Amino acid sequence: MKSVLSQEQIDTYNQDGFLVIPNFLEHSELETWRNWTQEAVDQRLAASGPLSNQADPDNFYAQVFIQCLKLADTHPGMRSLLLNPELGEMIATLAGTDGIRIWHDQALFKPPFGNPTAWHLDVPYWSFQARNAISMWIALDDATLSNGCMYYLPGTHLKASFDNVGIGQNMAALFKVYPEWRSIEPVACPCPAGSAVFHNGLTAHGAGANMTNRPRRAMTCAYMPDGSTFNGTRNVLPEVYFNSIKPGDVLNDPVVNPLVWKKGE
Ligand SMILES: O=C(O)CCC(=O)C(=O)O
Ligand SMILES: [Fe+2]
Repeated sequence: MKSVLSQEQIDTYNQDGFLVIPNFLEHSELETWRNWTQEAVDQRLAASGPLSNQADPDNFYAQVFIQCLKLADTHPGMRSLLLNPELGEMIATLAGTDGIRIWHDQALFKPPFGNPTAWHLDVPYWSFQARNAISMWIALDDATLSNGCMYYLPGTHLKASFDNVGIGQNMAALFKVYPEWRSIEPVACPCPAGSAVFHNGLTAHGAGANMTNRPRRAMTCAYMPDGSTFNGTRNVLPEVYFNSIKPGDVLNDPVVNPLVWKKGE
């Protein structure tokens, strides 16, 4: 794993709001990420609980990607990959924070001939407001211009607010809130399997349709800066925990939002 960052990479991340690290994983690491993610997704879909979006497969959103949330909670292998402190230190360094917790992980498998992912921001969906939340997106298959690689609007993390635009079918819904972003040239991020793309949770991003007859699989994880506080939105918080906290409380439950890395610990 290429977990040592150069100053140039950190500067790029801060300026653009995203960073591509080609071939982030070594070949054997990629095999493990791919196999365990596929296994965890298969188990989740077989269990058909609430943490996947495949209840109605004909729904538009179900055809954007197969989405399986919080695989670290049900698959010990995924947990060990996502809670790796070496990865945590790297991610905290990119985010510019002294500690980092898991917000949620999610497998996002764009199916063959899958729908595009509309332009959106991540943080406005979540239960905390932070300008330095960070997501990791790992390509388990080659991500190409044909099968739905990621696209970003560079620099938008510096201007974004926490206003939410629900991710709907329309690619351009985000531009109703941010019409001035229409003039920003989108950057495509095609990358070979095993590459990682990191983005600030306020950077505008989306992905193209999958025009191929093969899936475009990605494993992602959103990380929350340690010390972030509850904003009243439930999002993926378990109901009992949600009912036990009030806005302003620090989100530091070790089971719900485990600490991945903290400076000096
Ligand atoms: O994989 C995709 O199509 C979208 C990914 C995304 O929105 C994210 O990782 O935040
Ligand atoms: Fe996103």
